[in-house]
Amino acid sequence: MILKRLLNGVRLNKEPQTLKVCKRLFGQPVYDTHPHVMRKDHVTPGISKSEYKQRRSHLWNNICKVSHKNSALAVISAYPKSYMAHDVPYPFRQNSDFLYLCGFQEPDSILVMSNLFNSNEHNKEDFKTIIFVPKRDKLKELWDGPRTGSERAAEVTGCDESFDVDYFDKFLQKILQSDQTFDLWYDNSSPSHRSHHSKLSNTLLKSCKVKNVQPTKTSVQNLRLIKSEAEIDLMKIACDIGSKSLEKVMRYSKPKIDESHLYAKMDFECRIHGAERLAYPPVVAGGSRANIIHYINNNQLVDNGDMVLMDAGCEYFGYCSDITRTWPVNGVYSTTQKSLYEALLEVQMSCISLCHANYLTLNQIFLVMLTLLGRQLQKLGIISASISEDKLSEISRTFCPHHVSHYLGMDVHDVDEMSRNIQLRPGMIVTIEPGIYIPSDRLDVPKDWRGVGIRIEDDILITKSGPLNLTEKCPKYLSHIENIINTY
Ligand SMILES: [Mn+2]
Repeated sequence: MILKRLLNGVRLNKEPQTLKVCKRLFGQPVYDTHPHVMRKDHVTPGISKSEYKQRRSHLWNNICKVSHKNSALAVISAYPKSYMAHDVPYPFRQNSDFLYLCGFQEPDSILVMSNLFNSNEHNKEDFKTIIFVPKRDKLKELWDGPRTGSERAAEVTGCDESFDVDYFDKFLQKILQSDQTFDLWYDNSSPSHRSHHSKLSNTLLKSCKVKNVQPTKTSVQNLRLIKSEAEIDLMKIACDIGSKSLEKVMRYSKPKIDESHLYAKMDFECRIHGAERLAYPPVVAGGSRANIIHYINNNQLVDNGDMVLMDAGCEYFGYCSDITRTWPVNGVYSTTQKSLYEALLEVQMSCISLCHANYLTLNQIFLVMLTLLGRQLQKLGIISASISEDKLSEISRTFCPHHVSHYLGMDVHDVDEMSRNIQLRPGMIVTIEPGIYIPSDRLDVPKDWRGVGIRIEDDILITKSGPLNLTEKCPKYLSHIENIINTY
């Protein structure tokens, strides 16, 4: 068998029997060490080995459909660790495409899928998955924490074989020497791991034609675009935790509160309710700072009478929520704040009601949003009532310079390669997040309206029977918000 030939001379690591008996730690939660979050047949909380296998099969089928040769080899690399200072690592977050295919959490790993190792080489559909993982190392584990190791990585992930990542180079050399012809599927344009990429550059990339990476990448992202039942369950929890936590943050607010305290409260509430971390650095913008769309300095005091815009979400075992609310820190919307808020809320609700399967695309919803927003701004007298319908969108865009939606899932801006010109389908999760931004120096707008920025954002699951708002529990109606802040 070719696999045997390739692995000739490689010592397969076997775990000593004693270690199997006594509990040892792994590089990620497994049932033995984390029975409170893991099930026996799961690789990551909520996702089973068979679901991971199914995802790999789907990807492989997509590759087979467009592959001309009889054999193919796909390489997907994990991310390396990155550092903010000497010996100070950033919290590690795995490459989502890699994580989606195998659930393995450790940096520097590599996933290889191929039919080159089949006993019957002509059977294109029958493929094997090999995972290369960091080698167990007493000294390194003493400092950096436990590793799963090649002894147990296949068992933990449900992949067919696992090897030390140190062997990857040799593995590539052996494949080259085997004189096989095959299509190489690899993301050559934006490699996710520099040193793995250079190993590939010195071997396979020299002699094999890399298949157009776009279809590969698109294939993984294509799969990620439609969420499975298990993924939807995880998304629901991420959205629930985010919603409840943001409500607690609202209740906690008061005049002169420091933006960083609202950030800290959100971080605390999300983690205490089971999220692993916040999904991104939150925007906590008091008063006119809300007009800076990605304001993350979060270091000023929010004045009495000002609103605060908070855009925050959490990550629950690999799945993200993304919510924005804008509320007055003293618990009462002023007349102008109220009018603007209600106008925007109406636009947001209308856009949510458009999220039906097989109906519109995100770009189409964006265009509708611009028209609706323009009409609301005309009603309020912020822009002239005489502006024609075709000019309206152009002007609205100056009040809301960002898109109304993006896909949501393992990443906050999920599956970024996927076009927003795709009709919505059941199983997609999208945000709906219109905003109105009127900076203090916007002199073409009557003075009373200036210095205000509002965004309202919910996470919407597309179902056969219509849109389902996963962040509905997060207060957004004016009277509800006023009520909860005053009852703190
Ligand atoms: Mn968003």
